[in-house]
Amino acid sequence: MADLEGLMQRYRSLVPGIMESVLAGKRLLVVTHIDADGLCSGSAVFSALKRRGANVTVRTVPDLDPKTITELASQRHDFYIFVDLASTLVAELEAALGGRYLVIDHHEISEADIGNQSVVNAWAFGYDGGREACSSTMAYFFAAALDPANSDLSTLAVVGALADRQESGPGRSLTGLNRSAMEVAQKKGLLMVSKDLMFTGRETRPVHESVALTSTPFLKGLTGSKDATLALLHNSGLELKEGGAWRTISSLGDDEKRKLTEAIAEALGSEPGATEALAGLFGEVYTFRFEDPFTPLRDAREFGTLLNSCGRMGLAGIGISVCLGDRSAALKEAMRNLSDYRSGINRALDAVTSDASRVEPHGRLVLVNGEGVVDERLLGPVISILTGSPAYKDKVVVGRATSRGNDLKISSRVGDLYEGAVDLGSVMREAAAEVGGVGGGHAMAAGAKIPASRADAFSKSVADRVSG
Ligand SMILES: [Mn+2]
Repeated sequence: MADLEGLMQRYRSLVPGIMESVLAGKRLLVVTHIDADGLCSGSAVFSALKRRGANVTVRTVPDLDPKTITELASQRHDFYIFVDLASTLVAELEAALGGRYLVIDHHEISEADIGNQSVVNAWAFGYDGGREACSSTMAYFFAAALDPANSDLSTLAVVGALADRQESGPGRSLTGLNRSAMEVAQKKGLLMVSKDLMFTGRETRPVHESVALTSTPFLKGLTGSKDATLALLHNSGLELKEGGAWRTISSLGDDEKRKLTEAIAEALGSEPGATEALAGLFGEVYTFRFEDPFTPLRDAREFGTLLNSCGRMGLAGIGISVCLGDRSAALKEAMRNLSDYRSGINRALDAVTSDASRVEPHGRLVLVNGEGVVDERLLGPVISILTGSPAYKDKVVVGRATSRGNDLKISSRVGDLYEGAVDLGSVMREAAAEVGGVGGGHAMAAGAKIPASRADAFSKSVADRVSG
């Protein structure tokens, strides 16, 4: 049973101890993950503490492992707050830090650790941490317990939840605890929630670019191809410019939007999955009222993409600055990075989809070989986009890319229409361990790192586990 009141009570019970440290001038460290949910949640916790006058710093890590914990412990901060991380490493934290830490997270946690007084996990309060409560939302409610005036930080919860793909309600809407945070942002007048066409860049990009940028759903022949999209829309008779300037999707009237979807429907024709792709174009759209309409921050999903691209390309600090309100230098840098990131993904997608030898179907499993052509930092998004495409929506997709030191990076996703049960987190953990690597993650999305020399054994093990 979802228990928001229980969660708030829990947070409120922690406030006196935290405020005591703050007032004593203790040095606090917030440690968070580099993905968008991590950046939003780390920023929310950092802001909330800073606003109460804390001596606090925030640090991002690509992964938390025992070695990183030892290193963090050696820096001798007085108190550590881990967000979007650490639920599987509670014993290690206890050993390294004694009681001087707090974990705020939504990843699955063992029965043994769920009652630990230093851990606040979504699952302990009746929320499905994979669908209804991201770390940013958990962090927002922590901030709200620290001071109700932190309600503005609810916007970060919305960004983190969408970026973590927790859009589990009808029309890709937010549910559960995420929705509670969303409603705060809405009531504060910061967020508009509407039902509309969900193209990427709907407020910021020319119509044809917006369609070409959209990869969820994957529009075969249009996603990634501005030219093909422009040709299609010219033929549809849609007015693409107004007074010499390109129009955006949000500026189209209802009739024009209908015309646009009809043109796309025609282009997709009888492609398998076309109907689902079209249905996936309508849904709940989240718009921040006070963000510049010509930046990716205006649309909450794009805000998340911007942050994810920062994290992946080694610019987590820039992402945090944007979360904390920088709308000048950091935003500019983040936007430049996003555009490089997008073209890198398109090139990588092209490289794997135009070479049949790189895509190996094994029944309901598809192995994608990105060695030498997919930057390891872009493997995750490339595999996500492929898994969302009509051809692989009912498959498990496992991709690999060259990594440093003779390793391979592995990234895997379960398609939305996959029939049957698979827990990729354990598949990756077990198959990687068998070949001397490490792996893990969520049921629907997981990853691993393995020695390159064991690629075949690993693939075979994954195939046995997925089909077995
Ligand atoms: Mn997360």
